[in-house]
Amino acid sequence: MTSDYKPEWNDPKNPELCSSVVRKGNALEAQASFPEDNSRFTKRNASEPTIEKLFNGVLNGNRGLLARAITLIESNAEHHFQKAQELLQRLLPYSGNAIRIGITGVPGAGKSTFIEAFGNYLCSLGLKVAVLAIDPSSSISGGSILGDKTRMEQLARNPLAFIRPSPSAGKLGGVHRKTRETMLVCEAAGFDVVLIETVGVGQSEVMIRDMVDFFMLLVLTGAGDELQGMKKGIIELADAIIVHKADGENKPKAKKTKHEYNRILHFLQPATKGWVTQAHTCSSYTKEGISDVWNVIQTFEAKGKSSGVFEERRKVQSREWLYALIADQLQYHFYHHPDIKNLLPKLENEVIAGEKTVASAVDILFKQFGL
Ligand SMILES: Nc1nc2c(ncn2[C@@H]2O[C@H](COP(=O)(O)OP(=O)(O)O)[C@@H](O)[C@H]2O)c(=O)[nH]1
Ligand SMILES: [Mg+2]
Repeated sequence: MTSDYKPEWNDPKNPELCSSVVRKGNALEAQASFPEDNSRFTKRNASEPTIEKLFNGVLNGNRGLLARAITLIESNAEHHFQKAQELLQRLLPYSGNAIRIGITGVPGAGKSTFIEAFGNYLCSLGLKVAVLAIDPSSSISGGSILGDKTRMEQLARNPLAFIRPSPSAGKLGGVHRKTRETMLVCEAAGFDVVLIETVGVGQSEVMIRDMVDFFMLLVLTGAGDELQGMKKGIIELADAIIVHKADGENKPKAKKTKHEYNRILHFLQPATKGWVTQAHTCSSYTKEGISDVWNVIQTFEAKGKSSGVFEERRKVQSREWLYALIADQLQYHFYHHPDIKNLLPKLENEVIAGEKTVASAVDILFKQFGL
């Protein structure tokens, strides 16, 4: 169509670098897509793509439909849940082909900036990169997404990349389920690498460790101080420790920190069987060390695949995922049971007042629940 034009962010000197086009609107076409009956209900249904359409769209790598599929997964509405599960069931055989990478670190460690630099590097190798973010604080406040988007400005515009901010919680598995299912959909859409960013504040990194192949921890210089504020447990989950912001005056300090971490790692149990977790330095500003991180991950993948550890971990993850969702489902049904809702506040008061033991209160509740 002659009226199509390149968006304003296109570089006029290199138009082939930008695959997007802006299509000029067609008033008649747009009108025709609305049904005659313009009640709110009909409109909403009409604008919701069918499972078939979403399935084909995702498999063909159609970004609009991929985004719609993820929105469906993220929805907390009961009928969307059923529809999303049907879609996932169909997409499942096409998933599993990406390398799944989790990235954690305290706020300000530079995770988002690293993902921008690392993601762009991967795209420059011709790889398709999906970025999912889990930020427990943003689920509550709705904040920080904007900050991350500006940090990933270039990556967001890269035609090979796809960025999705944190889903909000909700029933059944909450953020955990949504992130995992979104990852599967992205894989079915043909992404080669899935990067999951999470704030290192406690539970979320354990949750991410359970859904990725490779888990890395971004730290800052001064291992001694950092270690005091950070649980040893998080270091034990990592397949690599990246001493970030190794640039300018900070570079020698970063090298020193790397050695300190390596010394500590020597005494810890490695996160992955047959793999020695090591510390590395890198800067997202100068890009020094970015390609090395990718080399480490590729070595990890090759080693794990030849030894079987890679596949074994994925099997364990699927099994644990099954039990995690069963536990969620049980919890959901228990707390939403009308009798439990009635009984629980009364029993809670009795327990607090010391009139009833906890075990007998639980016993009464479960009898009422039918177990
Ligand atoms: N010197 C330096 N600063 C960085 C680097 N990467 C990120 N920063 C800065 O660190 C701050 C936090 O970065 P951000 O990516 O938002 O961290 P996040 O909270 O871990 O996602 C920002 O002010 C960045 O500009 C780096 O490689 N070198
Ligand atoms: Mg961030």
